[in-house]
Amino acid sequence: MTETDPSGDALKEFDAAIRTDHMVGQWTFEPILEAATGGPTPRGTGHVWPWKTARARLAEASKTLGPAGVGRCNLTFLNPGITQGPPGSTHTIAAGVQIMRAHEVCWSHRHTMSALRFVIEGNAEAFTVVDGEPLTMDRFDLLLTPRFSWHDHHNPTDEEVVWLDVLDLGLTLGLNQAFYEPFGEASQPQHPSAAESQGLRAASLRPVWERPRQERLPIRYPWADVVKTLAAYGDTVGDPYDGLALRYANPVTGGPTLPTMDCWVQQLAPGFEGLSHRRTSSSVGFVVSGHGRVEVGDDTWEIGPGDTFAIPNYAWHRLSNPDDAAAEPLRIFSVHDIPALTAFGLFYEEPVRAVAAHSAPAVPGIPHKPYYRNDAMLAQGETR
Ligand code: 1HN
Repeated sequence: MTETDPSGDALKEFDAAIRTDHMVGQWTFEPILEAATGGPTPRGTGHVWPWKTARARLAEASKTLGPAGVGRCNLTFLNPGITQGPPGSTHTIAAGVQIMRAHEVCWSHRHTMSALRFVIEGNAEAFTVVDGEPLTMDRFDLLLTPRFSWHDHHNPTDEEVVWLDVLDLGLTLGLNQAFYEPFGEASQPQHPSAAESQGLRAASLRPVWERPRQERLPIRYPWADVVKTLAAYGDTVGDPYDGLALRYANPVTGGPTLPTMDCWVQQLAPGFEGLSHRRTSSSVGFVVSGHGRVEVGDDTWEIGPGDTFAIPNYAWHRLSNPDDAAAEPLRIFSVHDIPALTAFGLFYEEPVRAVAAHSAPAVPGIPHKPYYRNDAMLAQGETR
């Protein structure tokens, strides 16, 4: 036994001694480094929260909480494999179901956790207000509440409103970046006219006299638009791993839905068998319609409408819509912490590939050739 053997008595004594000065030797990190050989161990497990259970528990919660107006009737989905650190469905993302009772107002507040809502039971009269902007909560609409934007939810109808609520809770709490502020009144003021809306400024027609806000946009993505877009892709199979997967882009920058979370809609045709892969990101999926299967590691679940599932970071997984003559496409709404990892250069996939690896389709019948108006536009060494 040498003096530098970590099990040596002299070193053990030294380790204990420097602890009193709040220091630790690099050699004590060796087990952590060795455990990371080949990458991170997935944090948490794959899991499915069946719609039937979630909806029943939500109804019980609504009853137990009593009359409308006592706060947010929200049940957060906890990953059974995450026992330490911030609560959540993955280590960065907390998804849950929320119910807004008839004539309820969920009071206004804001926090540095970014949030989004995917409406499950909605109607054209229910709305959420985000930084003064009322956003309709119709069925399967996606509504963004970027970090630190004021938000209150309103249900002026006799019907219940239910949605999937997703926050970057584990990420923000894990980085110890939580700020919270109640507005002090139930409702924040709303823009006096739709002309003030950021959503309008992020649309295809924009004022020439303004610089659009790039970020923290209170955006609504209506489901009707998603359906039209999916229809335009027809029977495009898309990606061999993710199928026909479309990102909800920031309408101004084209970047991720939010700086910390990217939202996707996926359509898997009957018979689609996604290839198995893993990513350093984690995700939460919600079945909008259809039936299929999710496999994470050695576990398999059958999934159907309303079910929510979690895929932990760096876990092998695949999605499929096993063939059945009567089957419909499987449509999934999903949230990924990819942008947070990309910002730090930590996003990685296996097999090695990249989201956005393929170039856009060419113009039909016309071989792609850059167009130069004059010789001055040519790059050095290029000819026309
Ligand atoms: C929150 O602000 C809402 O605004 C829902 O509806 C769920 C869970 C944790 C922290 C904040 C909401 C939440 C939340």
